[in-house]
Amino acid sequence: MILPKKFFTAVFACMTVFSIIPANTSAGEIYHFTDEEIDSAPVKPELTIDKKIISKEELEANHNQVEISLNVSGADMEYAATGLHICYDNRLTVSDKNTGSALSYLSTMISEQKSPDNPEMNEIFISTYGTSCIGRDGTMFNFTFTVPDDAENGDIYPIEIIYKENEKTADIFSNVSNNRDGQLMSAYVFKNGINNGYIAIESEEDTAVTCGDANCDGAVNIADAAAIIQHIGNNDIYALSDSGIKNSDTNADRQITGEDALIIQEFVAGLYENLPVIE
Ligand SMILES: [Ca+2]
Ligand SMILES: [Ca+2]
Repeated sequence: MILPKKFFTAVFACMTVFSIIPANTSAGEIYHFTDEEIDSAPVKPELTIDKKIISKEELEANHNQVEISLNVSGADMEYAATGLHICYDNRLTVSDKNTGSALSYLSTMISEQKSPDNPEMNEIFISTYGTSCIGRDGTMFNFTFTVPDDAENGDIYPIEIIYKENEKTADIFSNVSNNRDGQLMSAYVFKNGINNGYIAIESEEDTAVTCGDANCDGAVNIADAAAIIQHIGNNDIYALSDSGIKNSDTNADRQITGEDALIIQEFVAGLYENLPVIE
């Protein structure tokens, strides 16, 4: 039988030298199913990699370490055999990796390698197997990545599941016998069920202080003075945003008062060249 051979090759692929070629076709074509057949898959798992947004300060406090999980939903007690390639930005390094609670009753293997088809990405190949479908929903794997010291605000480091196959092996997410339902499950996952993740260093733009721009519209004008007066007069209805409050303190005394609104009026009238006005 061809299918079981392919299945077992995939399961044990991480023990062999893995010379993978990138898939040029969609998983639906690879698994020889139409879109309608894939939509009718009895089990429709979703695989989700965390999206973490972290500030430079948090990064420093955590010694540049960021934990990222691969989670599965919609497949509780429905899967056993999986083989997945996780590709991650090669500026990251993996400092720790372990199995999550969803795989408590399955055997697992993890291996790391350079991505043969994309020099900017490194690869982790993970696989699971078992004698029955005892894979649970929840966390499959936890990874701890180290972000480089020169990480800058706005940097994004992608972490993605990439479907791969060659003449001998194919990535799978399937049941124990890899029968038609299992192959439909695989086809569904790689076509519709992948939610990729990343580590993003919080952008400075989100927290930038543009002194005087109380309403955060990018300009300093008389509307900002009005926004401050309204905020002082009726905080319940006209409350400024957190960024707006930071921007509103035009005399840098850490309070928002009528003085700040007056300074904006004077700034607009040309009395000052810059804000804040510190006396
Ligand atoms: Ca404004
Ligand atoms: Ca003030």
